Amino acid sequence: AGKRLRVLVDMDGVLADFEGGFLKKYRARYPDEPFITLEDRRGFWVSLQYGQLRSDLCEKAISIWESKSFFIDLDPLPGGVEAVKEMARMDDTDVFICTSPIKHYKHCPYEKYAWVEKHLGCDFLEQVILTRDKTLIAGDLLIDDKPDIQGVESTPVWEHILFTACHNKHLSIGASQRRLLSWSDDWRGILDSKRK
Ligand code: BVP
Repeated sequence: AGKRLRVLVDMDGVLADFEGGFLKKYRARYPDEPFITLEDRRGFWVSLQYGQLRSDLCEKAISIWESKSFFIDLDPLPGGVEAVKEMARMDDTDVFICTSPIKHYKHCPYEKYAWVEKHLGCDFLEQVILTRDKTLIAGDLLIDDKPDIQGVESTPVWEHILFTACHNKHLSIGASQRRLLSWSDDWRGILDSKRK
């Protein structure tokens, strides 16, 4: 007998295909501009790498995710929706979607809720946490594709599980850090390892 396990699951790059959705819409809107294939993506920030390719491409990249329908149109990543639904049905387990909206707030926060309703159901809206600072949120696990998750709390409660994405797959990580390679990987084992 122990206490409940609390799992925080990131949205972009973990449940929703931000990188694939970005590239598709970028190429459609800017067919004559250079682009970065998913194979060549390095670093969490898409805008930074596009800006390095050519300085004006930074703002062109940003224009994509600031557009209406960008976030709602993102496809689910394989197995993510199913995994989160299964987690939510597990005994003694609470799952929350923990995601950082962009500061251009016209569409993104609304569409993040709409995406959760569309793919996980309206009951799951109860589980959504929108925050720009995930270090403030207490949980046992944070499954997130961003390699460095920082904020005002220097010792977050959660263990960060790095979810593999095109931009982080080449990174060598610390001996103590754990990865989830995809939703086909052993996420159940990671949850069990934290149960008391
Ligand atoms: O809403 C996403 C997209 C945005 O940052 C948020 C990351 O949220 P989490 O995955 O950490 O919850 N975003 C913004 C930029 C550039 C902004 Br300038 C980017 O390059 N990549 C990116 O994901």
